[in-house]
Amino acid sequence: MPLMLYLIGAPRAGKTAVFDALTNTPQGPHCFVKGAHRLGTVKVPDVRLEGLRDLFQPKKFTPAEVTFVDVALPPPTAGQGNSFSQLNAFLGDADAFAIVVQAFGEMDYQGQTPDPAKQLESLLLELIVADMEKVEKRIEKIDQELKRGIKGNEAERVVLARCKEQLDAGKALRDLEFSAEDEKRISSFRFLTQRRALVIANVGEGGLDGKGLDPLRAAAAAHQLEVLVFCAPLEAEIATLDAEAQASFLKDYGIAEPARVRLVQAAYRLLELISFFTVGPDEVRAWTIRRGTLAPQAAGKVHSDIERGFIRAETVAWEPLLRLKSHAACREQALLRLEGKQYIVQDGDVIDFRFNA
Ligand SMILES: Nc1nc2c(ncn2[C@@H]2O[C@H](COP(=O)(O)OP(=O)(O)OP(=O)(O)O)[C@@H](O)[C@H]2O)c(=O)[nH]1
Ligand SMILES: [Mg+2]
Repeated sequence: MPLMLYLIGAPRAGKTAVFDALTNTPQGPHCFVKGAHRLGTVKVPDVRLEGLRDLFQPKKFTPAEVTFVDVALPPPTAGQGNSFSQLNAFLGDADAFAIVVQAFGEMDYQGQTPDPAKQLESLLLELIVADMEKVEKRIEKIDQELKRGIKGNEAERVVLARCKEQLDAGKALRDLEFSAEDEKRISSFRFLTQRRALVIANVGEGGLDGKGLDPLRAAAAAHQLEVLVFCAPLEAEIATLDAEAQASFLKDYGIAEPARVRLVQAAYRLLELISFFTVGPDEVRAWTIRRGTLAPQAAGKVHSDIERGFIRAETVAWEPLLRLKSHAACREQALLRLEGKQYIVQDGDVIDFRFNA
């Protein structure tokens, strides 16, 4: 299963426009439809990997990917927001949320000028209320059972009471620390506010300098959320250009790099993902793992046989390899390491696995 980042936000905030900009390529849009959702897989730009490609000149080049999802939520009843059961049904599979707020200064669906900070606050509140519903229902059930003498769920009730307190204070559950046991006790609820999130300020072309976004930044900071400034139509246009045309377009606009590069990288970071690389004349490739993954499990990403027969991981960091230009040169300088089963793979490791077939 690819890791999925769901684009959510108020109606007409520009979720679909952001999705289109992210999934556009010079060859056309790259996405497919699944139920009510549109899924688009986006390559994660990575200069380290591009450097390795240029060094090894492989036949095949395979960057890491993240999947964005454009959710088609049914329209909310006027002013009521989405019903919470609907939110759970539509957002349940999300690994993280990219919250799109309308900052391009046009009138919203109710004919009002958009207020990005308010949009963010009300969306975060919807997620909090959705979790609160579940927490309260479950606490009520446990209490009823206790009255009838059914015991065994007291520890769960204690965690849920902590959750309730947090949600009552208008805060997300992701900001609470849970012990591993407590984490297990609540994992089946799949609380929405436990997912990580970032904020996309969808600005107009005049808003690229990010001026006027201070209230939004303050609101986001209060919830420990990162804000990325994004101009959907501009990014969509950039994404359809080939490399050369793109460079001159960016220069005309005085932009250092497309915002989608930063957005995709931020999404990858948000999911606590890191990459290790495999290199050779056939393929230079990034593999996605969670931070803290041991070498044999990382090997299992490449092939289950390699995990099973794992002997060691010949490892060198990407930087010395690029600088010294060959494994042999790295070995001479003692920069090539032989790592065993307990090795925790680091971001940017270039690994050659040795294994018993
Ligand atoms: N001027 C301007 N218009 C935009 C921008 N982004 C989106 N729009 C327009 O705003 C309207 C809504 O954008 P969508 O991307 O459909 O918004 P959405 O959040 O997907 O909307 P729903 O799926 O209907 O909730 C469309 O008419 C877009 O063309 C932008 O950055 N600038
Ligand atoms: Mg849409």
